[in-house]
Amino acid sequence: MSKKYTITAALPYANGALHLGHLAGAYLPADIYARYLRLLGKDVLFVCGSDEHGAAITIRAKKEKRSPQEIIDTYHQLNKQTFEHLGISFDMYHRTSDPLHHQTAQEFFLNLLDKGGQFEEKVSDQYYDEDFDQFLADRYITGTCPKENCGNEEAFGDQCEKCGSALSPTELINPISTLSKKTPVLKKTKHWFFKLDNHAAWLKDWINKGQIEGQFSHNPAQWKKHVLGQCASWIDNGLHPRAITRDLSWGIPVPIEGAEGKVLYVWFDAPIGYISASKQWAQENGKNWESYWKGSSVELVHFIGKDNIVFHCIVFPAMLKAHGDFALPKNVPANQFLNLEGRKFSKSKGWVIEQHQYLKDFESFHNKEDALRYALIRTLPENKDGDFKWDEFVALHDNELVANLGNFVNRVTSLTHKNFAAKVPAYTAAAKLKDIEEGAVVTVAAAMQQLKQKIEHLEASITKYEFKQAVQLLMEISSYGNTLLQRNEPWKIWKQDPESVEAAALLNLSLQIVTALSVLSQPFLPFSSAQMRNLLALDPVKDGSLAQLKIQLEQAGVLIEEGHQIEAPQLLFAKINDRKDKSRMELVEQQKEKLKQLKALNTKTEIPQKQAYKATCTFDDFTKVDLRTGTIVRAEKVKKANKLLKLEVDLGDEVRTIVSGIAKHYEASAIIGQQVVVVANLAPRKMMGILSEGMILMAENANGQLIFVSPISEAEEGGVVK
Ligand code: B3M
Ligand code: ZN
Repeated sequence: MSKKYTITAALPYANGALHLGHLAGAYLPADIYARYLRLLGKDVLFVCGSDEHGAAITIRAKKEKRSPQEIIDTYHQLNKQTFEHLGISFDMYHRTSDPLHHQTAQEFFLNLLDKGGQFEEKVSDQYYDEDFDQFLADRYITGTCPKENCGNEEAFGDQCEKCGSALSPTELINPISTLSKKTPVLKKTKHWFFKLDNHAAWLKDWINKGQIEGQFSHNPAQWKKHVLGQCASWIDNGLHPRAITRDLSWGIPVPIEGAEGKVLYVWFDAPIGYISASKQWAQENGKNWESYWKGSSVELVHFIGKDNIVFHCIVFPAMLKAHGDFALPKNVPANQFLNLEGRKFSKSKGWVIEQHQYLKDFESFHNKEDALRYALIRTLPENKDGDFKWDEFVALHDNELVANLGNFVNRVTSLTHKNFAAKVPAYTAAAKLKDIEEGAVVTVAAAMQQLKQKIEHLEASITKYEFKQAVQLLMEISSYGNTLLQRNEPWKIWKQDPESVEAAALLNLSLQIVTALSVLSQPFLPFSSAQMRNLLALDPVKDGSLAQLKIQLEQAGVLIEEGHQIEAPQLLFAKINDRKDKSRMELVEQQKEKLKQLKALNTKTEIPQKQAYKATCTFDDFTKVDLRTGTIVRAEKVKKANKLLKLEVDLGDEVRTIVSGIAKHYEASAIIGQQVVVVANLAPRKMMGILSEGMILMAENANGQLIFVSPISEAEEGGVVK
């Protein structure tokens, strides 16, 4: 059986527009991966869709005084269209309100119920709004946070957003229903709990050893550290039965007698949405969905943000295993978060760039889709949080897309027009050129070998889900071509000798490189790839194009034939910071201005007193402090201490326990994978009964939020900071 690649991207809630953080978190990496596999001619199914159930939707509907149906219809359309516009190449963008999904999720529930032993029914007390005659979802109850020193009067039933504590509704002091604004009453209700605890043993082996029932399933070394770390911390803390039904009117009805008025919990039905989307696609395309979900030839990969790790690495795999027949994910390459100009994206504070808004604001901007894709790929939060900055957007666009890739393609097509009447000149394998290193010489055939190697490197990065590095390797190919042109200056040669074999061979080589780039760039920059194919007068890139290109390189040695006529040159990108045409820079300036005004609005007016500098210390004094880089691999709250987190920090040859006073600033699960700087030789001390063996360095921003002091790019674990 040939392999089937099933690629999923987290189903976004249809309760709002998506922003650049979402794009960088899951959709762009998933798209690169799916496009790449298709270029290799692999059998790929790439699915996504709207998550249309849960309190996220009904709360939004209430706020806007519209029906949930109106809300999901609006945002489903908006998000679907915006993804299309940005070239996110889903094979199916489905929605969980679709009857096919309702049926699939209900069947899944019944399957587990019939198996016996997977669910338990429990009756418990839950808040009920008597005026509205309904049980209240956690988010529908607000009250005072019970945590010492917090006192937030607007904490939600599931979480206090001031101190970050996870709560259950009955912990709230003075609970109030957001529906009637009255105190809810406790009432008994029955729910179905999925016995996750029964799955703990095999999950542990599967995640850590990549084995299931003694069989190899995947190589855990290929999973990201922060993903493994989060899974370990969940499993070590003990897995418990989880309620998978709710008393709500919006959702998928629980399909059994005695469960009237109950629906499936949104996190039970949402991942099944990947399966329903596959069914829909199969129906529309005459395919068999099961071959993409069942059996050993399936490679399932989930692309998600880090806040969804537990559901995709623990809960959904347990559901699939409990059901039986289904393949488990091969990898879950979750990303960390993207920030905007150093701060978290926040819709309520307006600190956000929504993807549809970007497309609107940059309407007139040439190749705005790839400009955005490129800036995001270069800052993907693959292993640590990333930061989107407008100045960097301009720099990446002008210095890399314009000055490197765009410039190379334009030079090569222009030279071909000017000197060879737009026809590809002769290929001469043995022709000698000045190499990119000063004084060295290279033959055209050897340069083609170089190209082959560079393609292999790029592919290796994609296979490891390192797309940020992959796009840099793509740019290196173009810069290799540019440097060869610059060193050899064929335009000077042609002035003396229009018949020069070397100069013609160099231009041919350059056209080979542009042809390779037109294929290789497609997963990252699909719009520019299409334009390059036009310029070269070649068919658009299609499934299998990269496989084909590699065969051509291997066998024929050339990718574009001598004598082939190309089209007139045209710019791929237009410089933003252009003195003659300020229109594009103005668009960027407007965005920066918007954020500047928000910053002024949100920053406290009083200027904080800067701490006085400490007394001088000698260099010797300073060198006594042993600073090392390390990575947080585990984190948990210290019981009865609301400021402290217990961290385990990997220093390369050892893992240290460090107690840190950052619990009010960070959720434990959100900082796994974070690189930090550790004072490694601080005398150990006991805090709340835990021996803390070091300290991590933190800085403070204008709002008093503590932020990690961390190397800009990944440093070696345990490396000395000097
Ligand atoms: N809708 C949560 C989120 O957008 C959720 C993902 C579902 S994936 C099955 O973060
Ligand atoms: Zn609180």
